[in-house]
Amino acid sequence: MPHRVCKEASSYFFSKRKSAMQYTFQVQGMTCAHCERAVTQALQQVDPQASVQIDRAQGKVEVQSSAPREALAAAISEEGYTVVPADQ
Ligand SMILES: [Cu+2]
Repeated sequence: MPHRVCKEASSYFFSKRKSAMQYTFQVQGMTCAHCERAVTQALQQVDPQASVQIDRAQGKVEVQSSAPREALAAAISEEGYTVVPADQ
């Protein structure tokens, strides 16, 4: 058990410069290019190295980041957009 905790802690520590995760968010309220920019900037404030791809027509935001999913989702909703809970 302690070993498991150790491993998780160190992989999180190294994730800053190593393995980014791929997340998909379903976001409501993005209506123009300004919205895309606002969402992108909000995400990059959480993780400056995040790569963000937005499909506005589908309300789909794809993020590659080493930050936790909840932190990224919180940044989007703090920006005033609704993150639809999805099981992706
Ligand atoms: Cu807009």
